[in-house]
Amino acid sequence: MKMIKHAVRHAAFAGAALASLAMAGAAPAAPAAQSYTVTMANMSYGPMPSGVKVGDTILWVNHDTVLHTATARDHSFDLRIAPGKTAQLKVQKAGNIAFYCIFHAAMRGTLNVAS
Ligand SMILES: [Cu+2]
Repeated sequence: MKMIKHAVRHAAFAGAALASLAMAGAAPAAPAAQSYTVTMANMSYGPMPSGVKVGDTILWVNHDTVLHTATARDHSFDLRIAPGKTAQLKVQKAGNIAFYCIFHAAMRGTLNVAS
């Protein structure tokens, strides 16, 4: 139990250190950015990737025959993805970012981004 508590505290400290590096504008010595894919098919978003961090890239892939968007409710991103096309998003912001398609209200998801 003690070990677990220590690990949690350590992780929180590492996060704070990264955040202050980012604010100072220094190049973070973090692991290389990763790329993830989110599909749009049958009028819904596919499973959300886990482990996404600020600086990673999300590739949105529209398998439908209609235009979709990936529009953040906090306006931090707003992508148009044409039928059969893809769009890239460089993740700028940590948090649980709710998004939706402006054309299809039932299409919604939440991207969980760590700092
Ligand atoms: Cu849509």
